Amino acid sequence: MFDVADCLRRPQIGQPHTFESGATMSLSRLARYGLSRRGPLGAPPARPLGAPPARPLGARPLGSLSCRRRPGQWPARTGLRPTAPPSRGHQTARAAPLPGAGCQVSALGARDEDRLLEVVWGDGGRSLYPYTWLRDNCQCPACTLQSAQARSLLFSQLDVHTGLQEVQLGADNQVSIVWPDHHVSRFELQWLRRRCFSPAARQAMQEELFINERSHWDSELLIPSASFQEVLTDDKAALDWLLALRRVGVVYLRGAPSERGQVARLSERIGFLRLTFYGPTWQVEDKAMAVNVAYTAGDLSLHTDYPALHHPPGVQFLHCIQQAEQGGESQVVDGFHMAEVLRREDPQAFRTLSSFRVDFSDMGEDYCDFRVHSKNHIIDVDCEGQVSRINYNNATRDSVLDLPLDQVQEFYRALKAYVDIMNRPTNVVSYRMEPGDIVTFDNWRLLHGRQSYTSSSGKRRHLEGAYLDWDEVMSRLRILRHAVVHEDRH
Ligand code: OGA
Ligand code: NM2
Ligand code: ZN
Ligand code: ZN
Repeated sequence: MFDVADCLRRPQIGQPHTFESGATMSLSRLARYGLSRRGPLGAPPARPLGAPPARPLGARPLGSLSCRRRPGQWPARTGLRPTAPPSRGHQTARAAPLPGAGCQVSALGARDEDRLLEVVWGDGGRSLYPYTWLRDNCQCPACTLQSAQARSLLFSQLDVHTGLQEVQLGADNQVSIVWPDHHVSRFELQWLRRRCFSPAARQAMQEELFINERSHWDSELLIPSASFQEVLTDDKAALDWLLALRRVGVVYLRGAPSERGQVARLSERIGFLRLTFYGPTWQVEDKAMAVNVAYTAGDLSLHTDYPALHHPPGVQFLHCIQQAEQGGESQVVDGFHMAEVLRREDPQAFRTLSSFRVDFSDMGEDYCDFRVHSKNHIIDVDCEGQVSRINYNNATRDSVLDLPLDQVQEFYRALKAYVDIMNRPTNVVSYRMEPGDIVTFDNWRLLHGRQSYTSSSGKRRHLEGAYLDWDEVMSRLRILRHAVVHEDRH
């Protein structure tokens, strides 16, 4: 398991770390303020900081990028074989099945009184499965469209009070059930066990699916970093990148060409990017008649991008093509951690920011003309009370404030408490991007900012950015994890 502490309070950089995939993490660390050899706010030294990859480059099949693979080269076992030459969305070398079987059943019991099937496993564990759920999830070709792994059984065909006629362990080591209408269902043991309804099993399955565990951090963070090229070409490097992006919320990539198009390549490694009114990718430069404060040379205080949308982009890439001669340094903070500090220090302010909905707006013309308006909580909390998203950009917070008169002052008080916490030097991580650097981060969790800069005509600061959504990133992460786990077993 990747250890939170590995990113924190570690004076040395570039130590190997173990990630969830079970392999050694080849990500190195971005030096924080004061540790860099490039200057006070420098990015990491040019020399690779990371431990060498577990396997030398070249030992693992390269070329997971579509442009490197001709149709005939597509791995036979991928299950993703396209009819046309592969393009975006098929960027993992191979997709492997879930971990294989290995479980045994010592007893089966049909409990008609509560309509539960009881399975006693070889290791003594017990699982209970409702008859209705079993019938609903029959895997036979009449009930499941195998090519889509999707249910073809209609809900109207399901008896939600079904009984069970017979259950036995088949010769094929599958649980075989005969239903009152003589329909037969067979379930593989591993498939059943992974779907056990016990709280512990459900929690383990949810963590496997959604990888929700986060490592909170403050100014001590050494931002994980990796090679842009390796992430593009090596599945293990790409998996480590996305696992760290999920867990830590920010990963630095180095060595990209200093020209446009790189954030688009990185998006295609995952699948596709998220189009917004600022275009598929967007150019952060000091522009005349700027349609956004980001397109000036001014300070950008800590913000999340695009709270003016009800579904802000989950992930952001920013690629430095040209840095300013002076200024333009970057800052990031862990918005989730800051929210927990606020909850502890000022519970009333936390309640205010997680329950008052704030209007955000954005209007102008870029990719096309737009007039965007949203209402968002500055701190979104899920039904279990966990902070799930930060929505805050002071530039797009609307002058319309839809609150009763007597709540307005409390709103400002609470927001100030949160902003004060995130501006504490002990919470902010600062760095300076150099051409070829790409910062990738969780835009639902981090707040980011930049210092003002002075534009000189010869050296115009230029970043190119792109957004993605977490669903697409998580999809690629799951495929990569399966591919890498499968490969490690050979
Ligand atoms: C932005 C932004 C950071 C920078 O464009 O939204 O945060 O360094 N830019 O210019
Ligand atoms: N840009 C960088 O919330 C915002 O307006 C963030 C978006 C212009 C695409 C800035
Ligand atoms: Zn069936
Ligand atoms: Zn921004």
